[in-house]
Amino acid sequence: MDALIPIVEKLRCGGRIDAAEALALWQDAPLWLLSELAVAAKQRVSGDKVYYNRNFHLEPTNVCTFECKFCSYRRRAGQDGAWDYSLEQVLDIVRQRKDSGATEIHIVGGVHPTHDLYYYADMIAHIKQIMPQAAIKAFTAVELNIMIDRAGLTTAEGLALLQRAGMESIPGGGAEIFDADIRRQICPQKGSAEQWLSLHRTAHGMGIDSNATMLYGHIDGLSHRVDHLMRLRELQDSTGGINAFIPLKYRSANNELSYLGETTITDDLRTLAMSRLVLDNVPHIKAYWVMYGKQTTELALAFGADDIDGTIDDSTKIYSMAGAADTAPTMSIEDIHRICSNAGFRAVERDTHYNEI
Ligand code: V47
Ligand code: SF4
Repeated sequence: MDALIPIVEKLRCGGRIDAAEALALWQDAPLWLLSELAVAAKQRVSGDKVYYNRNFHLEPTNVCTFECKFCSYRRRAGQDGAWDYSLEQVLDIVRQRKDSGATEIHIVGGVHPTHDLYYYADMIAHIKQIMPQAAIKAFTAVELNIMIDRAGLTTAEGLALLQRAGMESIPGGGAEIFDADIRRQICPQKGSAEQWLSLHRTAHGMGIDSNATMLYGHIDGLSHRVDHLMRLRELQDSTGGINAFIPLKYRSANNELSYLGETTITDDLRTLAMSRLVLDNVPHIKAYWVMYGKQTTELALAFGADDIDGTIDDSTKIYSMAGAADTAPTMSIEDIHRICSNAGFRAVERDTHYNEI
């Protein structure tokens, strides 16, 4: 514990810790200390506020040509449990939610064998016609890299096409864990860390902001998590385009890594706090309530999170298929306010870019 004193002092003065210091803190600091440091860091950025938005997810298809070992969601075309909505079916979902008050539509799916960049640009343009007031936050860097590559365009050209159609922001998925060896074992077909980082870097340069994630609690170790956070901090130092970081807890139902089971809630809380402490340049740390469940989300607010995501309105299947408690995830505005105030904070509605509403 004595060895941690200079690190703790540095953090209390708002200083930046390096990888070795982060690892030492992660391994040895008591839970109460991580909570205290992370809440102090959160309060410097967002005071007593905890952000949420009104949103829904669109998952046009779970048909995917990749075989990530942690994924419970993907199916082959025609396989039991596969869905592959037509454009009209996707637009019907949007029409049904047109007057829901949602300010954001989060779109992700599988790496589809045939749907291409032009198909998705057209989809976004049609969605914008139905809900011009909603921001489109669409496609993981992995999906984007594949569709842009297949179209034979540069990243900037492909992103510009989607931006013109109405895409404003990029969600944080596909980052998994940046370490090449772990990545090879859990998601061999996904591009490299450099490809993920490079797409986000290009997007930021074009005024498209983004989120970042880290999938943890499978075969990763703490040093892999520190390395992941350091690479994101470096990107953020140079672009400033990351709005929020979301640590994603590996959920173990119905996938090839099920035998690993799941990590503990204390590991989740330590990971949130360390994310806040290492990512001193990322303004928001999101406790994604769909993944943790509502009770743990309340606890997460005592570990540096200042965002809990949105109302969702039972529109995502990624986590319920992987064993999350809510099989039909939906959160009322009253629930959001209750969770935040129970944790000692004030719920504030935001838009996709964290402007307060
Ligand atoms: O990249 C897939 C993860 C991600 C499992 O940007 C799993 O606001 C845990 O990125 N256990 C997609 N995680 C979801 C995502 C996301 C979610 C919420 C908010 C935002 C945002 C982004 O889901 C994938 C992968 O890392 N994932 N399977 C699983 N079994
Ligand atoms: Fe496909 Fe995404 Fe699942 Fe990987 S995580 S198998 S890319 S749907």
